[in-house]
Amino acid sequence: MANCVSESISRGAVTDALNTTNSQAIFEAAKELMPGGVSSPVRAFKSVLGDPVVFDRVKGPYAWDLDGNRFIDYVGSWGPAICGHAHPEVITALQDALEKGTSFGAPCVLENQLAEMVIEAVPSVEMVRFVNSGTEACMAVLRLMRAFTGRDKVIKFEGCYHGHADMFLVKAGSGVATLGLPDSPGVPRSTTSNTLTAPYNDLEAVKELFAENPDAISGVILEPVVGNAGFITPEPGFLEGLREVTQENGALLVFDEVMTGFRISYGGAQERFGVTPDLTTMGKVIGGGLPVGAYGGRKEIMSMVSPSGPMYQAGTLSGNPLAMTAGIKTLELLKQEGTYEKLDSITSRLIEGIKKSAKEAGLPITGSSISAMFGFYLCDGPVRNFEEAKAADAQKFGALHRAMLNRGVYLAPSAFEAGFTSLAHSEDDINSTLQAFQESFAEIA
Ligand code: HOZ
Repeated sequence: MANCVSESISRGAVTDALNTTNSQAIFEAAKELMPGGVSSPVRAFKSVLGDPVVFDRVKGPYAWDLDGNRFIDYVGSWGPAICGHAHPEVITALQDALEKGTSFGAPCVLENQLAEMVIEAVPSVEMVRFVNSGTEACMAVLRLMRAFTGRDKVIKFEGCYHGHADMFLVKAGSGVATLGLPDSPGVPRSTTSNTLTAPYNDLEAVKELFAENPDAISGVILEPVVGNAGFITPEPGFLEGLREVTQENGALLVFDEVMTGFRISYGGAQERFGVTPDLTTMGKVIGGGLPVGAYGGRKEIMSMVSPSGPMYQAGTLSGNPLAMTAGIKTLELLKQEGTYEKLDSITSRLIEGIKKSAKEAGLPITGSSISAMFGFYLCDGPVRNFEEAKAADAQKFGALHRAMLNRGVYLAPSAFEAGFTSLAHSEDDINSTLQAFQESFAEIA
């Protein structure tokens, strides 16, 4: 567990300034009730200093914990909160929808509305299926890749995370990387033998895998911009090269846009980079803070999905009216003039300020942002893949995380998760955050 530092790291110069009495009591109790005290691993703060703060409420760019501490939030519920938490228009729409019931389990017009919006926005999507999470979307898309091509193997990239389905838990990012786990027990070797991996940004490695496995690979799946190994952008030509090599080999190209969808631009990374995959998975933003995932693509491929075709996939709560409502309202807000220019501008000011402060404190740093997504590594860089990301100073990141928390800024509690900004983050919030970074870097240097 090379990256798991919370139990062994020295607190060094970081002095705890927060009163977290209530958070600590609740988290202690939670540990007896749920594995690690949490419902998802990364939020347990295992790779940073100290215990998690327990949230009480969220609004706009802020989160408040049970002790009344307020934090400027750059996690945004891990991505959905791109308009800010609990946006008044989303809340009003949800209140109206609540009156009609919480779950239908039958077709509803809201599904048509959100489907039309997704199809209009995302270049590759001609038809879409709604599910309940990004993990579910990726599980289903993998089955569809195999069903459509009649081939079992898939190529994924080291450090990319596509949810916790068996076949994807190979050299995975997010919590798997955060906890420094090699792979997961309980995943049959026979399942992962069909998962081939390559370093991100390495087109030659992908070509070699195709050459070694003729007519056996159903496709390539990737985060077009990686957000689960920190934040790694595609090098020029990488996405285009993947498009070519998949086409040449009769395989599918799948973009996992669970993080980047409606965040990197309204049409996702595929619109921003001008490369159109065959299939796309989505989640987070399209649920506007409620649980939604989706997969979509060319009609010819999507027609394989049951009941149009033979590939089975189903869900009791899929297309849930509350979730559809929050998604529709969120996309309406994002569609407004100037959204992505504003997100680009505040996020690039944030990352440039972070890098400047680190350098002034004599710390190595590399980092970047696109639209409302950013990340940095405490190393000289460049970081083009997971191996290079792992070279960053995890101990220092742990100390930085606590120092920032002490100053009222909530960063993802892992060096292997991207940061997220929102339309609710004001220039003042960015200024306060940069001030906190300046002080924190000086403290931990
Ligand atoms: N895997 C998600 C982030 N990439 C969620 C993490 C969490 O909620 O713990």
